[in-house]
Amino acid sequence: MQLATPPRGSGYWMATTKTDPKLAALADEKKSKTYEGLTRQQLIEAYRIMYTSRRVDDREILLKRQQKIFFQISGAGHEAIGVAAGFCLKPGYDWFYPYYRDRALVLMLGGTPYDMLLQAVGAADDPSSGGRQMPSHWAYPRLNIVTQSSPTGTQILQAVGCAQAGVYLSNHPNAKHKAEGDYRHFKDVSWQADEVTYVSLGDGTTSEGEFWEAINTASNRKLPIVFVVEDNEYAISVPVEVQTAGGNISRLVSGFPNFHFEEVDGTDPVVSYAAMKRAVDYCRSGNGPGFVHAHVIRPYSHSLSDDERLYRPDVERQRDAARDPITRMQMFLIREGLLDEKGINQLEKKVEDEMQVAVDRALEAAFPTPDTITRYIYSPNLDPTSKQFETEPVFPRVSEAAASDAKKPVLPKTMAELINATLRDEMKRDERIVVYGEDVADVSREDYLKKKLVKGKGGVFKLTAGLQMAFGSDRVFNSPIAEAQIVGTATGMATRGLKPVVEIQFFDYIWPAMLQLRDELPVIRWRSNNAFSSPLVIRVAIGGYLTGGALYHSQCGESIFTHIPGLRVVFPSNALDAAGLLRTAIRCDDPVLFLEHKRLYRETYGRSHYPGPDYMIPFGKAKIIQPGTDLTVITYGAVVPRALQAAQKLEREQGVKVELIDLRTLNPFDWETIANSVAKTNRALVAYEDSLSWGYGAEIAARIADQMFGQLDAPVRRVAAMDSYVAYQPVLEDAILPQPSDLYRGMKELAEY
Ligand SMILES: Cc1ncc(C[n+]2csc(CCOP(=O)(O)OP(=O)(O)O)c2C)c(N)n1
Ligand SMILES: [Mg+2]
Repeated sequence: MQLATPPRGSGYWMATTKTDPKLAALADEKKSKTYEGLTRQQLIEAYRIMYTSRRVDDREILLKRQQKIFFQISGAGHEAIGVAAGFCLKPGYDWFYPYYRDRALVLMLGGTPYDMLLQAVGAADDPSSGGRQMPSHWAYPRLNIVTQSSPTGTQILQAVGCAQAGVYLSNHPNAKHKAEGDYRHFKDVSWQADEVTYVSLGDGTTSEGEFWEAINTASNRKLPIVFVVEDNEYAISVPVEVQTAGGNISRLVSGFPNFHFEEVDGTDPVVSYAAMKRAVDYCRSGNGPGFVHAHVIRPYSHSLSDDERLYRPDVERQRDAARDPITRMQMFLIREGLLDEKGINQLEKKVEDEMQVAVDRALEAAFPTPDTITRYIYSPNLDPTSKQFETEPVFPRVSEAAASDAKKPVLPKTMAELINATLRDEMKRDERIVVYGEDVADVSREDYLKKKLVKGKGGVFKLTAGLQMAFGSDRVFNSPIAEAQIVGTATGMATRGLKPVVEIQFFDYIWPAMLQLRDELPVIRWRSNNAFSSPLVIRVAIGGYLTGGALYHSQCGESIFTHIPGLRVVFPSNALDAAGLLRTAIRCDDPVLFLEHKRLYRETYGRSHYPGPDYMIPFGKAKIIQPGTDLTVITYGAVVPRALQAAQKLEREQGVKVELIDLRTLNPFDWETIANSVAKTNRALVAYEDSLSWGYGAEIAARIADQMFGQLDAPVRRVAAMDSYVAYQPVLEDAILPQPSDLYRGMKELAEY
């Protein structure tokens, strides 16, 4: 068996046996004895790690009371299952999504008390986050321990994506190929054919929907991932029977196919090891996922902010204390003659001494300085606003014969067609790209395709049509209807270096993914101090003007996402921009929300010939749709053609020359173009499809008012939707959404002000 860390416990054994002849005889007898395969050195090492883990908790609690650290959450009671997992898994080889009670596991894998204390004091050199994330939120790139957040359960879907990436890379070794000048330049991919992904969570966290989405996908895809539920019977003050129907998660999950299940006393390292080993071996052999339900205890309240005596009587707490893994392990070592009391004392003293050194050093560590705060919100390596992403379109040469053949004119393409063509060319170029979402495949039942029984769907708007046929079912596939699953697994894949380009079918249904979109995807780089990142693309069909789209097929809401640091937000208004910006989104090193207006997919406005396989538009560069001198209109998306119509009418009827700016990307946005224009026209109107109050235009209007006050001849105005939902009845829809007539009126009034 391969050990995660070399055993270092044998010294204590030697020290004690030398002085006690009886123990020495017993030692000889026991020399070759193993416990479920664990040798005495490993068991002594297990105790050393368990004891160290507990003592780090104790020291942190002391430091918190002295106000030298600011938060404490313990791994107390969870140590045995942690060391058991550590014996079965390999750091830097397998992948880890542990949760905050996994201190013992992290020590087994190679984390140190000093590292942990650096995080507790919020030191600049904290290897997990550089002082950005709370203690016990582990991240170690060299050990494949992926950065952790605090929402319960968001790690689970990412772990599934990580496992999926390992399988994908094994089947696509050419994806390792790197390319100068795109995100791959900064992202090594590595995988092992028999790697396993570890993910852990508490009993309460199994109540989160994302847990079930994760189990479902792991089961369906037979992924090599082991789920470890550390069941201490409480989620803060809420007991397990309130969280889990029937009070036992093992019973509930037992129907999922392809799993290997274990339920075990997680306070006993030997039986925990045996259970973990069976589960990990099962995963490693490619049979499917493992599920280990470990019954543990929580002796130190939920965190230092909680006092469990308020909701747990002494009798219950004493019952738990009788199972404390540290005392049980001590007694086990003594009972089995593996270590005597003196040996235990020596081991513990050594741990204490080392800890004191670690505490002293950590308390002297330098803090991060405020000038570093905005570092790593975005990729420090690849700037999507740079010239590198500015290329000329290369349109197909139309042969003279074709051009002169009136029956077969070469027509410009729709936005839908150009997005499809761009995806196709990018997938051809880069084997790291995978495309998935609801209905995006041509046909999930491949047989129907092969036998040519059906044509295939390729997306409800047909944006991904033909991609599965061209690139295969492991690169283009349908997801379950589970938006958090789509974004969460994609985040895990991107962490491994793949480039998922996933689809959310309707913006109106993006909300189940919101925790992943707000607390995970855009945050990963910053919170890990650039140790991890997840650059990927989420394509979303957005917007109204559909005549009958109603409340749940018409939503905008882009400002909710532009409010998130770390997330790029793109919103093209025409086919050519969509092609150029989508390619930049795919090749850049940041996560991108790519908003595609449904009404523009097949609009006559803004069609274009395909600009070639390398056409890119940098982010943060607006386009002046129409130059003008009297008034600046700043807009984007489906309001662009409507504003253009209004502006042309205004010029025709009133001679007012409107400068119309299409922002194209909302984060970053092109302040320079706005400011230059407003400096010239001295009047600004911001127009957007979303409801007026708190919308995206509010920020633009505020900036203009703030920074250009002296140059304005009129107040900054906004034209937007009513502060209402979009109704089904077209008469109402027209009244709710901003129409060319509303834009016309807004422009005219501002010009006359
Ligand atoms: C999504 C979310 N909701 C609420 C919380 C607050 N919270 C932190 S830990 C916790 C309880 C978790 O219980 P369990 O999963 O059993 O893990 P344990 O702490 O018992 O090991 C809660 C409610 C959170 N972090 N994330
Ligand atoms: Mg719990």
